[in-house]
Amino acid sequence: MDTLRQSPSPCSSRPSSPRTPPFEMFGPVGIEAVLDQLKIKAMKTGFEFNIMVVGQSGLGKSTMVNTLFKSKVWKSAMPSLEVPTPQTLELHSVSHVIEEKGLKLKLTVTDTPGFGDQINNDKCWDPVLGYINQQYEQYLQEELLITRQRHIPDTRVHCCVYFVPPTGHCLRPLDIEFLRRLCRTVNVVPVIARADSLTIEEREAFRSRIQQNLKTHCIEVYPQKCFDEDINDSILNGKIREQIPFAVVGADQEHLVNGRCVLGRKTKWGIIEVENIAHCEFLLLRDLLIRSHLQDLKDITHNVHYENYRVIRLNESHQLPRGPGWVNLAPASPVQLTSPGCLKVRRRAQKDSKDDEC
Ligand SMILES: Nc1nc2c(ncn2[C@@H]2O[C@H](COP(=O)(O)OP(=O)(O)O)[C@@H](O)[C@H]2O)c(=O)[nH]1
Ligand SMILES: [Mg+2]
Repeated sequence: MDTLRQSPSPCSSRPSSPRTPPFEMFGPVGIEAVLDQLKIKAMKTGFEFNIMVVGQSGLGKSTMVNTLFKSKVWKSAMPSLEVPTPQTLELHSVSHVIEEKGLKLKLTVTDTPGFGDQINNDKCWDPVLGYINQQYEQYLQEELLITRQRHIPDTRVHCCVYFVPPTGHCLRPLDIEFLRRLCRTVNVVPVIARADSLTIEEREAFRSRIQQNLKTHCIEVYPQKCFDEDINDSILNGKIREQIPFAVVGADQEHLVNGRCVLGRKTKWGIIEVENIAHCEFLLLRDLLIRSHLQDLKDITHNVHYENYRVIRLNESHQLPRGPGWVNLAPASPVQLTSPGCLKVRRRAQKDSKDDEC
């Protein structure tokens, strides 16, 4: 006879004795405390978030980096940035740790030199795509180590803010080509740069023409429809999709307006306040990046864009015979980084004629 059957468990759903309370009478097991555990852990480790600004030179990318750092959210944590913005000659990153209510965010913004100034702009996207893939490669190489760090430093670009020139017409062929490549590699949020040069009506007409162009050319900018997880996501992201590209104005100077110190651009007819939603949509951009979608941007980067990169690299390694060096990927070459579709994994001993295929 089954001895286990003879001794009913205290959690049995059968009628119990007066001294053994039924299962329903026990309190909840405390699953919601997991949220507190996650919060405590997040407070300890903090967050890393990396943004990149991309676009033609003179569209206000470097100014926007300063605007982000100087605007109210983390103004108190920032040293003063009074020096005028020099022309950006090479790709470089600025990091700051922002602390709010005990929670730390390490925000890194990567500024890029403007493109499109050359007579031949063929492949002007290579340095940007190369940088983004290089960060994926670095992460992958760390992940593949047998003895891994407990926390792999994350330098992957979680969001790329793409600056569209305020022509008022439509996207230029160069923007379309650039965006097409960028969207396959990273989350992209396009913005209408220097929006103070357009009237309200021009802005709206330009925005809807850009949206139409993106649709025609199958360019999926962030937040991508296919990653909406439920109806709430669809409603919230649907509203954002209608407002993208945000019409932004950048400024790194403060001015006194009605006794308030505001970030803005001083003109002959008044001050354009960057943090005033009646003047421009910088606040919508900042809220999307930090307040509402930071974690989602990180998740999509890890689960979709990095995953794509990883799959391509590891698939190539599966074509090689298993052995001690099976996961030992040779670091990607510069050519491989700009076009990961034809990445080749080479084990030193296995170099063969297939290498020439791409
Ligand atoms: N009118 C206007 N000028 C801007 C804006 N943002 C930046 N600028 C100016 O445009 C010039 C180039 O800016 P910069 O940030 O160096 O552009 P970058 O080459 O894209 O990095 C500077 O004189 C800025 O003061 C803007 O939103 N509106
Ligand atoms: Mg610059």
